[in-house]
Amino acid sequence: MAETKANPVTVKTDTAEVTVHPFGAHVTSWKVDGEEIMFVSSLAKYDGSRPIRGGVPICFPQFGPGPIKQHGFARRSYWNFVKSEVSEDGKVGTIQFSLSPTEYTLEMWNHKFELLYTVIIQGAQIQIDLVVKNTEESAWSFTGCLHTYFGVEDITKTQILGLKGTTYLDSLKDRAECTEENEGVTFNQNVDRIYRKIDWPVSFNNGKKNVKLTTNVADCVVWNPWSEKAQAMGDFEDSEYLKMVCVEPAQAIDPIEVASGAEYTFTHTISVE
Ligand code: TA6
Repeated sequence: MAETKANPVTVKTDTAEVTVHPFGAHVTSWKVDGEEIMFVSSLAKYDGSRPIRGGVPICFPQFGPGPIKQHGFARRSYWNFVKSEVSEDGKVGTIQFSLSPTEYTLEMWNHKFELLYTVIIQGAQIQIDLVVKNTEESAWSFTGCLHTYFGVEDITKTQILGLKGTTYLDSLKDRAECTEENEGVTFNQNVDRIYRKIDWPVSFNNGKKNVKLTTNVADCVVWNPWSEKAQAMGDFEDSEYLKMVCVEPAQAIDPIEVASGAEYTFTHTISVE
């Protein structure tokens, strides 16, 4: 029987360390050579009252607003601890959590599922695998996102590369369809976009290191709340927008159908250099 942990779990390797909080199976820290790569708000809540503001919120079975709560129940649930381990040579660290239906999830989304979430760190890379299994007698579909918050030295000097020429939906203009004309996505205002069916990797420099993202899902969400939205968020300091950017692998629009008894693995790799 998997153990339900109330406390965050940390594993350390020869070069890195990662921490996952059982509430939301939420990656809250990933350090490489002692440097924090993730962003978590200083006002983030860890008591289960609301999703942790930062790190890697798991958005499942719905991305964004819709018939159920914004971004679904996965980031709002306590997951079951499965294991944490470091390889004998100290080079590979693994943390695993699982989630099965609860009264809370069934009330929100009346389907049977099993989620297995595995976080693996090795060298200057983190791999995050979300295995989604359909344990129901009929197929169902989901949308989702690994809503990753990255720390940056200065958002006004940050450019997200690899999106030029792609189509994006502007969530600030009722998801109007636009084309990215620029080599890099830059920030001088609230940005909230769903880049569609892109060719990964996407990359940026966080002011100290180059960060590269790859994934097997279709879309890339880019978000910075900027000043006005920052002030409206109770779990986010007014000035924190200057020190973070969300670059999020997502299946945001076209649902993934999972047949009865089948599994789908949503995998996300981030490397820094
Ligand atoms: O990052 C995309 C997005 O859907 C934005 O529209 C914004 O709402 C953000 O997620 C944060 O959502 P949350 O529910 O965590 O406040």
